[in-house]
Amino acid sequence: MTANRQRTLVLIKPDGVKRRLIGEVIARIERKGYSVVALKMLDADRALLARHYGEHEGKHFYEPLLEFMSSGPIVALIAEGERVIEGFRTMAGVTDPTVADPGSIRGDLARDQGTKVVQNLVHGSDSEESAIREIAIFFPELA
Ligand code: DAT
Ligand code: MG
Repeated sequence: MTANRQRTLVLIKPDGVKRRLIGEVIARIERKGYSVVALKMLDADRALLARHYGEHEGKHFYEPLLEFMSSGPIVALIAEGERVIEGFRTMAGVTDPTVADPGSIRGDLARDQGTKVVQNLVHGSDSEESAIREIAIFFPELA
């Protein structure tokens, strides 16, 4: 293991699964050179999502976010590589898909759908601390 080798939690959200973009997202992660080291499809319940999105509790988009994230199956995976946390966030693009850079997952494949919560295809952990916390939520069997 090198000093900067990291793991990050990636979620392919219900919009990504419904639009058959699982392969596209995973292909981008692999083409970039990161390794997928764990992978599952699941129906996330409210309790799981409340833990995952605890930092957003009370915000105007919190309830729509939990509703959206539980509206269909999602894919959870762990990607591994040097600086993968920052690397995947860059690949995902900024939160608002309208202004996410072309070339990014959100910039290329998502747009504003006029919904209360932004539907932007993917989640990626935003720090080492978040990655550890989120991986434990979605992959408790690896702890
Ligand atoms: P990110 O997913 O880029 O880390 P975040 O953690 O701030 O963004 O928010 C979690 C999700 O909530 C985000 O992917 C989409 C939705 N969201 C964030 N800010 C929003 C807003 N101002 N209006 C509607 N939905 C929002
Ligand atoms: Mg976030």
